[in-house]
Amino acid sequence: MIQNVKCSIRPGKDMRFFKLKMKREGEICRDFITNSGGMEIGAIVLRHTGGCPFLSRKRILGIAQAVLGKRTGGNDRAPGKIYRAEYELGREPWSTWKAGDNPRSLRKTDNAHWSDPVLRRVATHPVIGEIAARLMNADKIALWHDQLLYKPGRADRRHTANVGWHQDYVYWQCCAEPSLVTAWVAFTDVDLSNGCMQVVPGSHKWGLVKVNDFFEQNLEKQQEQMELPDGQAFRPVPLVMKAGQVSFHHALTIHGSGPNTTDSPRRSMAVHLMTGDTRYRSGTPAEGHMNVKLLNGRDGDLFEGEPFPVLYPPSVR
Ligand SMILES: O=C(O)CCC(=O)C(=O)O
Repeated sequence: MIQNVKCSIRPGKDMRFFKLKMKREGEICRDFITNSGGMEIGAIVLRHTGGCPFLSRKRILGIAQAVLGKRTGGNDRAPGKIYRAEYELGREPWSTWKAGDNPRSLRKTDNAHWSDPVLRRVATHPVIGEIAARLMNADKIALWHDQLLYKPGRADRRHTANVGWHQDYVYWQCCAEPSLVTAWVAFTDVDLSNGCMQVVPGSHKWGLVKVNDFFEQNLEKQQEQMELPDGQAFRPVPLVMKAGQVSFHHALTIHGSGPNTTDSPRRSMAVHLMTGDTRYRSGTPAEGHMNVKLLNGRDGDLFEGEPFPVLYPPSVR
């Protein structure tokens, strides 16, 4: 089962509290770490009292509304800054969705930290970095990239806006090892009714499985076609979370999410992170990944430098 780490870090207080808490939670955290440097279970949810470790629930809801917008009167009449193409830091993120596109489809925006100072703070926060470092047994954690997801509400059969079952590493094979983990920050309360993320515990030890597609809408078909290692079963667990809570999943953990059947959009920010020893491997199916272009390097080079801000240790920032 997914472990719930009850985390009583008070919003606004920082690493000192976090460190104290993690000391007490040390036993649980050690459970997540395998000899190969990954997580034992492959995913956890950190349940903080009062919000995420560094922002209150009220603040995170405010950020979500400002950046991704709110839904009023059954329509998306108040789009957020990102969808109004307002980029305070002057750089446009990469988005699969633009104003005028089908409002019912999933909106995915990569590297929103380029455009918005508040999102940059979330995506590069040292608390997230330190948690990742402990989970990955690493002494350095840097940002791989971030990803905003906006899943519109009121799914119907034609527009489900699911996220298909996938392992992130299928898209990140340009990294020599799957030394990556995602911190998924809930910008909305999430459960099965609005299509919360679901993970398959232990699947990060199965290697890359066949049938792996973020954009696939037919989750049942994918599940039927998936080839699992002998003796393993596909038992997804929903990550039910409050806005501001954070879950972590390993780059090989199978995950996906179902339709949003509520009236409100499901909003989130995935902070994809890598350990400091993550190196570029050329010639893989992920050669087209944006980070290969951003690195502009050679086989074996570390993914490091300006495009990949360091979260942990904080002094390197
Ligand atoms: O938010 C979701 O439903 C899926 C997110 C995801 O694929 C990820 O964070 O890696």
